[in-house]
Amino acid sequence: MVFRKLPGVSASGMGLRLSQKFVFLLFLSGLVTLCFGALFFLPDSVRLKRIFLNKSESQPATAAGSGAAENDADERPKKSRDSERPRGLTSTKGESGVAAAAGGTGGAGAGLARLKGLARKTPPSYEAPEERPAGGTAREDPPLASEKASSPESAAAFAYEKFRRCLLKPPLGRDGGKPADLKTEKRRDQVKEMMKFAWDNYKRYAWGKNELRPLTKNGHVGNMFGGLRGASIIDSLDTLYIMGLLDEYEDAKEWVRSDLDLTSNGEASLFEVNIRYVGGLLSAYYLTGEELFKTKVLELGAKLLPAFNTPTGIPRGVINLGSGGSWSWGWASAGSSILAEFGTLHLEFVHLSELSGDPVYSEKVMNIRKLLNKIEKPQGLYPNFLSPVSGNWVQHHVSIGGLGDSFYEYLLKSYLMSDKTDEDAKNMYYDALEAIESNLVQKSPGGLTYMAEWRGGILDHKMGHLACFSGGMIGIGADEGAADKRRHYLDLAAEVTRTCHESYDRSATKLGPEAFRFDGGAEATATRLSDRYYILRPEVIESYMYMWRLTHDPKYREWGWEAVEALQRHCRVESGFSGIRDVYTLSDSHDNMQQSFFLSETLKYLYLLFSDDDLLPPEDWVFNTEAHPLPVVRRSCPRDPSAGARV
Ligand code: DMJ
Repeated sequence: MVFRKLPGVSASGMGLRLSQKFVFLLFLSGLVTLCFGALFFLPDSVRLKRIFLNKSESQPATAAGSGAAENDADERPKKSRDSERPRGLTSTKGESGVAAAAGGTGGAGAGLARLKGLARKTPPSYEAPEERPAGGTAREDPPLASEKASSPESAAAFAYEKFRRCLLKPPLGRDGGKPADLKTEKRRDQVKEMMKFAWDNYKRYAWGKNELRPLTKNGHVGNMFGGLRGASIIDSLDTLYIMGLLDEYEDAKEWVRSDLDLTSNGEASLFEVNIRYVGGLLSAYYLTGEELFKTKVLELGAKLLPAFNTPTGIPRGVINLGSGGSWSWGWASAGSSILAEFGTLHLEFVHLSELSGDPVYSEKVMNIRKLLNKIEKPQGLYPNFLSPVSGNWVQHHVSIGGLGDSFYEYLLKSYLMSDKTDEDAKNMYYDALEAIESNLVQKSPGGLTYMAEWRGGILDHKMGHLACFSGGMIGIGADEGAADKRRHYLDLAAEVTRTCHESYDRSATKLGPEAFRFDGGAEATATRLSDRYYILRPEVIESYMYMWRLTHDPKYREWGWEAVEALQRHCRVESGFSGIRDVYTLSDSHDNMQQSFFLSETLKYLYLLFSDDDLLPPEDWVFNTEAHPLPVVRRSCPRDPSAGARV
């Protein structure tokens, strides 16, 4: 730009006409504004910017910055959210997202405080699908700024951010796991509609209660959760989020914020509270980065610790969340604890230690592990009942179904979740599987492979619906087994899954019974009236999902679709989904209960079955036994600076 004197104007400005003075001043002030404004477009490192801007303005990743992110998230227009991709899935440019990522709308909190001082070059990774690099499942956070060492506070913030990036993984694949073909996409949409229908009815008739009673249109509280409420809400958080039902997810989150009361004083099942509440909150935290979930889950986790105050450290099954008193189930023989209960804590407790920085949770479950590793096992098998006082087995009943099931699952998944470093878990899993194969796995006269139960050496030729998860488990463990066994494990997984499918296919409703037998001429059918019910359980579908991902054999998707059609036909009622009392009769008799695991597991596994493989890939996520995804704890993950030593 060239400066020229205005005609007839001396340099001093003397003798100017009033209008000329005015024009000159206007021009001058414009120029000054322009020069000053240009400072804002210079790179961060430019010294002048530091001079002109104060610290808080130049570092939006502070509490003030997070406040903006907080409002942003909360004020997104509600009605469009359903079609939006959930936050945390995509990268975007521009705004500062450190706060949103680490503290989210939960706001403030220790995480945000630790982030104070983080360099502003950490943009958000949220909400702009077109910005997402093709093919990647990992969120593309930019490199961490190098200002990390400038103060102890910023070094801590830097370390925390590294930790967060390591564990807080992007929940969905490249395009939200959208399947490649239209037919599968339509099927997935149908599953999403089922979730919405189940949720809407729960919300309408049972909001805040644990489950919906869809026939009587009211809520059910029950006595499993010791006064805790909202089991269906906690169990649904991640499913809603993953499916992109974001209005519903926001409602669920708000309920957690304002109504989830953890000061209850009732008697709860340690196992159920752990897999549903702790698992659900952990998963919601890792998927969304909402600090609220972390705060709640740490509060709840601490309330579970007194259950471990036994002579052996093996927890009892029931705990009073208020007083901390604990005892064994009345029905468990000789005051014993149940294998599937005390053996299904490991994944969640490891993450409680990761998030709290307190090794106590990991120590508790490692102690259980050590005891089980050391104790003598009949024929290498793990009986279902153990005394928390003596540490001895109480009865020699072995089952890969109810009472035993998820213990085996957690051995394998502990290994996978540890980024394949937990060798003890791995060895125990494969040793147990070998013992199961030698003692429990059977072939029926009709050629169906099944898992029998074992009572002191005598086989009971019965397989529970619950045992059908084992197809998927053996499948996902196949690749980690001895090289000469891998093919065999995958075949075994496929065979067990086929048997479970047969248990569905041989019923009139195409839904499977609670238990089916292979004796007295029966082959994968229930022989007792009391075993004929189906309560919306997920295990068979869970195995379809894993087997689909492992083999891409289209039959697994077809089998899953058969289940969808059967659920729609026989379990869908006017106001939700209900279990049925007899899978062998077409005149449905409903049990009037929409189980929370239907929302957490059955529908989630169906959705994943009809999604692309990069939705929640196994390299990054491990599902707890209630289908709540938990991130793999990477070897390379730096520790949360506030955390104690990793155990
Ligand atoms: C769920 O709560 C979990 O899958 C648990 O491991 C077994 N039972 C139900 C579903 O059937």
